[in-house]
Amino acid sequence: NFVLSLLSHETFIRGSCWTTFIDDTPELFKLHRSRNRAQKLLAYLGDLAVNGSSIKGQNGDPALKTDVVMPNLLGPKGEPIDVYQPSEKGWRNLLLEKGPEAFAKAVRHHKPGLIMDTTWRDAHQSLLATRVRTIDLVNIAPLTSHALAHAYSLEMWGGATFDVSMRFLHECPWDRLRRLRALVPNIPFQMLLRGANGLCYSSLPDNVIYFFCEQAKKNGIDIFRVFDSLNDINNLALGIDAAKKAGGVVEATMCYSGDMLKKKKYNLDYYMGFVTQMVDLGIHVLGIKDMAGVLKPKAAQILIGAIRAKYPELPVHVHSHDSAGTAVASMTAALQAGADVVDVATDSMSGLTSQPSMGAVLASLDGTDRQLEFDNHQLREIDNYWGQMRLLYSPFEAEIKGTDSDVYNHEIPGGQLTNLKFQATSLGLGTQWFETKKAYVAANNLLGDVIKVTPTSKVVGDLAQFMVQNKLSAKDVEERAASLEFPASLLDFFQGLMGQPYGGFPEPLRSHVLKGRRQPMSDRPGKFLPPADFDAIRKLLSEKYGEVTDADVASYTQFPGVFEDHRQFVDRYGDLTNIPTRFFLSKPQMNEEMHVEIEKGKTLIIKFVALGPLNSRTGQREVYFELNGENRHVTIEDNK
Ligand code: 3PY
Ligand code: ZN
Repeated sequence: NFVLSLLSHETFIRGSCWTTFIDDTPELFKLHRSRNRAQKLLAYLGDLAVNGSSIKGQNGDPALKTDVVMPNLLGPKGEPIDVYQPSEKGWRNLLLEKGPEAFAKAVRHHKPGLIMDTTWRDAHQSLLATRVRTIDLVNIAPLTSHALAHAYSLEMWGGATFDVSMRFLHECPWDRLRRLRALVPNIPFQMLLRGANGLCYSSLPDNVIYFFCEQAKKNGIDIFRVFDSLNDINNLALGIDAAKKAGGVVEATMCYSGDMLKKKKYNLDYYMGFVTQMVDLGIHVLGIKDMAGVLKPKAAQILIGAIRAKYPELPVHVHSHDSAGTAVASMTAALQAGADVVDVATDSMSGLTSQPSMGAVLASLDGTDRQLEFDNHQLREIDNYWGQMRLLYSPFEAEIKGTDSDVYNHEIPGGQLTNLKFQATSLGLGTQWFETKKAYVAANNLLGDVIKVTPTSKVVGDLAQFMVQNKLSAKDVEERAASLEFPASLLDFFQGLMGQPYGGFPEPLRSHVLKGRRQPMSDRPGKFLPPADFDAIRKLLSEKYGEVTDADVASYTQFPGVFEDHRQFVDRYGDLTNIPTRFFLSKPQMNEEMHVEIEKGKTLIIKFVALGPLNSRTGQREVYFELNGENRHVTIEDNK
């Protein structure tokens, strides 16, 4: 391609080429780079044309067959809004000007209720297997900057999004963060950090967590919701300290497990004791994380009422899922009991395993002294966009059609509920979904009734699936534990790699599962893990991939294999982030035009024009495109 650029350059053709021509003509490289990029892009589209999408978890093509219709936002007097200029209003101004303490204080003294919109993170993690791509967030970001200018924050990063964006969407999570930050400078950005586990499934070395938080803050995160999956205060303290040292707002979070009005183990005293431990560490905001959606309205009222009475100056932010259908009522009760912020998702992305609906919470607060400050017309316009996204991402919809009040028994977190059901189906256990739920309860009881959220929820889920597949009852597991080979996550849990559960590990099950092969830990795992050597990682990565940023190092320290696969994919196909989702997920239609911006101001117009016959000797096909009016083709392996 470079030779082609050289041969087609005007000066070269005129024959007036001097010896330093190549060095003195940087556009040759530019031309070469963009030809190269275009060719890689065609290689992806060609592969899609021949073999179909290879995105894991995809079931069929998007139901949306047309371009997305963008919202038309009007101001309070019906005037059109210039969405190329972000809104100047928003809580981030105060945060940047006065810092986290002043921000927290202002939130606490703000009379109307506040919301965090989870649409960009937890909502699609819970409903669409975390598959929403950067381009679809970028497209709605400038409008969101206006319509949600009064939001406490947008949850848009962390949780599963980091891993999934690299692993399945072939995107860089840092690129997503930076692009959205540039488009929404006015609303605080919030991320979910799994405490000492970072964004992974067991503890990481301490320096990895500090380094990661520093990079996250530098690249645009304002508020860190930090939790620990066992409410292990020592693990949590590490995450809190890392977020604080990075300069973020520390939203230290307590996981809520089961009905505190009925449960003996996790009762009001337990929660109040845990809140006190967190407050003693010095936090800005208290988060309450009801990951399964089991916080009923009365319990919310009592719990938040008790926290409010003991800590009148502490901002409280409540998170829940709507699996049973009661989260609108619970979030309304939470605000009325004195919570400052509740989590909601835009209506089209709400309900079921996601967060409660923004519109419904808004309406439920009408006429109360916690009424929210939003322009309903603008929210409806934004929601119309997300309604179209539901069709665009239909291949990733979970097969959950209604609410499930059984969640009060099984306590499966929203994100996991969709996942587990999907896994049960793909294992051929779909008809035994009811069995899986029952096994989940039994597995939780075997482990001593643990708090269940990533990663401990995975431990319980893995054990439940193991029991269903091997037709084991709880009694069988107890009796035969010494001779059974359990899933790796159970070994990690029993070793203590996720921290210490409240009430301790059940014995003799722990010893039987570990079988003397792993040394059990009785302290914070991070104390035993050797620190990551960032210089060595930087050197290794730059030798393999050339330019390496601190953000890349932070990715590698958490997901080395996923990061490397991602980089190799990008080397092969280029950056595919800007391919419109409809074309990214489905075979191109003959002669349909697609527009892909490969760099600022440079858009390729691509048309798929023909598919060659299968060459039976090579197993390949030629795929023909028109690229900005020129004929191009790529040779593709037919894997079918
Ligand atoms: C996550 O850790 O990703 C969660 O959403 C937990 O609820
Ligand atoms: Zn959640």
